[in-house]
Amino acid sequence: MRCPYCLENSDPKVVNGHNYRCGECDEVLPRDYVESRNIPKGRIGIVGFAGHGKTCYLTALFHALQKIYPAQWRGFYLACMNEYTGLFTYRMIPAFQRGELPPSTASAFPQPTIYHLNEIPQFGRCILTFYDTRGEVFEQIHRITGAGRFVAHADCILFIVSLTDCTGSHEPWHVSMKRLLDTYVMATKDYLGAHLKRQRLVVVLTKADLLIAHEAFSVPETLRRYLIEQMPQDYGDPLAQWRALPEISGRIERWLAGHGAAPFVNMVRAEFKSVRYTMVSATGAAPAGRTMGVEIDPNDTRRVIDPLLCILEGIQADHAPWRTRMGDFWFKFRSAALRFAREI
Ligand SMILES: Nc1nc2c(ncn2[C@@H]2O[C@H](COP(=O)(O)OP(=O)(O)OP(=O)(O)O)[C@@H](O)[C@H]2O)c(=O)[nH]1
Ligand SMILES: [Mg+2]
Ligand SMILES: [Zn+2]
Repeated sequence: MRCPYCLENSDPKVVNGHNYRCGECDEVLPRDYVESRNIPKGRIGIVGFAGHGKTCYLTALFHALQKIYPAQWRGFYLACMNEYTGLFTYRMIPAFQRGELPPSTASAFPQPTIYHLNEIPQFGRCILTFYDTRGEVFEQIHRITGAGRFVAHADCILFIVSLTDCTGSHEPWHVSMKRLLDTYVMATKDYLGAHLKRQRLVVVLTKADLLIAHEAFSVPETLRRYLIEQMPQDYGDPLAQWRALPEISGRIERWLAGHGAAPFVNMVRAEFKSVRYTMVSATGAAPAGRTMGVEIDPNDTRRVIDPLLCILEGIQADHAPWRTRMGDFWFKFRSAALRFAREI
């Protein structure tokens, strides 16, 4: 078993009869993590330049998952699996809700945030481990191989880019995106020995509230509407949202490729196991520096669940391909039944 803390592959030590510690780093391992081998697990690495919204996105995602979805998804709840996740849940998320945005993350090997997600409709349960470090780590290969080495063991990478934050620099925004990708690929392939063909990539365009307002990007009307019109109740039926992801992803991909990012688009297609494109707004509107000045209502955030659905889609395809096929069958059956009901 790979330890979520040191990422070494080792057998856990049994202590006190029923508890576990990592055989390498001696950290206490969550019991469900060790014993529930049938629960799918996913390791998620968060990659992106400093200040592009990595930590705000993660906080907004779990804020929405706690505040909105337990009432919408029957039986759904999140369980924290280590002390750091408790701190994140009960200190950082409430601060975010009050409008206090997180400080810049420390540039060290991160403490993992580990959640047990229970009873997600049409999916079931899974254990997700997130790694979030400071963006400067991804500027240089030797830093990725240090504080960012979790990327080599990630099943899925959330590749965070705020396009409007790329515009102030000396290079065009699509060159910044490609530079981040090149640095990432060199570090993981050539230095950390990872197999990118085993890794799924989810490109997350953050701060989409600013992006759609920025004339230079001329975001197509369909994407603009997709972002603005989303309400959390749209996700009452995640299967329907799941089905929408490929089309939206394709639209974002074509729009990026048509505006200079074709080298990026082609390279991720060639290098990774799969790729999806999403756009989100973690705050719903532009903050004044590190504060929103008002409470953040999870209903104001936009599309923060999409990247999670992409992660789940990947886990399902890897762990239970039959469920993916069953889901397809059920979706087609239900759509046909609804069409039939409308016609009679
Ligand atoms: N308009 C807008 N601004 C955002 C959004 N999300 C984050 N921001 C702004 O971006 C700043 C940086 O966000 P962080 O999440 O801390 O960025 P980060 O990528 O974690 O940065 P490092 O930890 O330094 O790598 C925040 O303080 C906000 O001012 C968003 O959805 N919309
Ligand atoms: Mg951060
Ligand atoms: Zn360990």
